[in-house]
Amino acid sequence: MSRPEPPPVLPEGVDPAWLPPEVFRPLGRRRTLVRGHGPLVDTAHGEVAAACARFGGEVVRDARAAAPYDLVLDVTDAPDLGDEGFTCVRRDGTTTVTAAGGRGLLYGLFHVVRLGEDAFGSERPLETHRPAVALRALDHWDNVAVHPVMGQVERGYAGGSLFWRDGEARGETERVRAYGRLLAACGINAVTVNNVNVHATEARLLTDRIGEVAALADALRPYGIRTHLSVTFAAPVVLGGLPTADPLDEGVRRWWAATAARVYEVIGDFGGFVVKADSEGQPGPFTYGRTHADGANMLAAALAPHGGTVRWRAFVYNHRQDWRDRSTDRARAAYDHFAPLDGEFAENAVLQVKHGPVDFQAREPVSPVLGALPRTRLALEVQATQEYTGQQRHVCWLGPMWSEVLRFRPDGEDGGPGVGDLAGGLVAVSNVGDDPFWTGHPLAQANLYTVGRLGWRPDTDPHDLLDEWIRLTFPAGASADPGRLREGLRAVLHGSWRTYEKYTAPLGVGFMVQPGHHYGPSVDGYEYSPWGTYHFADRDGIGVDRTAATGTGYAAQYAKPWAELYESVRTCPDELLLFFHHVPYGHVLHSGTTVIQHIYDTHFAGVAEVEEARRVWDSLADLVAPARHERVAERYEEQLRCAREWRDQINSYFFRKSGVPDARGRHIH
Ligand code: GCW
Repeated sequence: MSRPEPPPVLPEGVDPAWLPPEVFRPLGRRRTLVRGHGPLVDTAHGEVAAACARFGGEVVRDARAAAPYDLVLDVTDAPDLGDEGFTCVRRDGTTTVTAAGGRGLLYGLFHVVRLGEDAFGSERPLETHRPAVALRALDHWDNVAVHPVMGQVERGYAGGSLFWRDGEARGETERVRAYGRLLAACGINAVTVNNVNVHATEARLLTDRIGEVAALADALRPYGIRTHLSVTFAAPVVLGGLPTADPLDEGVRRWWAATAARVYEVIGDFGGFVVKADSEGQPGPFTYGRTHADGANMLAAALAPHGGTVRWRAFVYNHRQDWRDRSTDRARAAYDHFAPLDGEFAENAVLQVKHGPVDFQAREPVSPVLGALPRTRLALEVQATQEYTGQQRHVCWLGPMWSEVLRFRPDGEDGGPGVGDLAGGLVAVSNVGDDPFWTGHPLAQANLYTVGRLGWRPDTDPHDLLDEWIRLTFPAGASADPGRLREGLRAVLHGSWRTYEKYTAPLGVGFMVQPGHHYGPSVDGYEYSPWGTYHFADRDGIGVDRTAATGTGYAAQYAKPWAELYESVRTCPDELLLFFHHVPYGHVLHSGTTVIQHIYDTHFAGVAEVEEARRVWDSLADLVAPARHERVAERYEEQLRCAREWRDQINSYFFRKSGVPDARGRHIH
């Protein structure tokens, strides 16, 4: 029986984010026909029904008669649209969304919601929408039990986990459903429900606690979201009681095959496994003298009969390096480990690659791994949770950064596809928790929204996506002066990533954060540590020589056009100079200023930009709901305090090291 699946009821006090009721007004005032079968069609039907109940329209299911409908949502046989694509056209007073299945129909419905009244105005030519990237996932680094150091959510800045609390499943189905709904509305189709660092409690989700994962999958499924699970490579030993986890051992392979089969018994559409192996203490195939292809392929084989995928992370490096050892370069590690394995991975194995070669810094070059494995399926991993970009206390909209990565062409600017075409997956580490605003900082919702939409259209101008987010989150009808509000939001968000970059670590050098929690400045915090993240500042200069000629050779991991560009100080882009080169403080940048003066200038400018953003935000007080306005205003105080701390520590450090005064005579401590 086809019947509407009612949308989730948002728990009291939880922010509707980009789906406030008002955005459904244009839809809810009209006559709609929904045609098709299946649970996701029921979800779309339920959305329209709820909108009509609120705003006065009418929805009909599966009627044959060609009555005059304002909107027709239709599932028909349209194989070229795939599972998720849809078309949208407006002709003779009717807007028609056509899809080949329920998923596509749901995405088409949210497209109509985004269009608002424009969906029902003048005629619209036929548009076809298909997601460019097939897997658009959020990985939650959520622990089931509270970890003594990392807490409930590793690198989480939005409260606790939506899924787990103190070792138990929270069982808050409506909230998880509401989450799935928000994700569907920005185009995300997969969620991993536990941390890639799989501790003892979390490991059991794979076996005796799989029912708790199934409950989450049930809540997310009506919005087209498939559930994935992080698993430990040592599972056959720690859960199965086997003496080994060797991927070539027959007993081990049988254990994984049987375990995967049991997962699919309870979660028929289970997405697959995510694995962090031989990385930061997690177990992996190296223990058995096997390669990462051996490891990944064993899990791929267990999942293949059920249509699942293993996402294998490329984040493998030596985290116990001796800082005196200048021959080891952490930036090289992923490429050195994985490029030689190209062609060896199974068809349902995906290599999941962080966007930069080190670790989610505010500025890194694009990882050379993304261009080095043409015969391997790839997913790009970005960090929506702002571990290194202000921890959701600072405004830092990352759309432009992610867009640069997705548009990067590994074969050179003039040739070959971009990362957005090469990667079949776009995975963001989630920035969501049980905070009433979902993301802690209300403006961090923009990052979540943007990453989902970029998965559909990686080459789109991210500023357009930000405008979409603004239009939905702050509907014009709900504000006294929508124009001023929109301008204000743009002003505080557009340049916020570059502002953050200015007042933190300079010119791509990265890692000047406080050890452990990674918030706030500590210039030498990681300088003599085992983590492999050094800047090598001395009295004469700063930066890491990663050239092929005199350095670690990292620059040669790129295809020729990029390798040549990065190899030479003369052509290396300013913003990456210190990532690739060690230069004297007096080195003159393309911008015409010296490295040391650039450091001073950007740090003063960065703080001034935060002051200005805070002023703009204050000026919006009459246009933004008080709770939201206050939350952001509070965080601006902290951002400003922290930005000043960065400015003063960085500037003082380099003034003391170099002895070079600020050419503009500003006060440095
Ligand atoms: O950025 C680092 C984080 C770790 C994280 C690791 C990873 C989940 O500091 O907390 O572990 O990356 O990506 O695996």
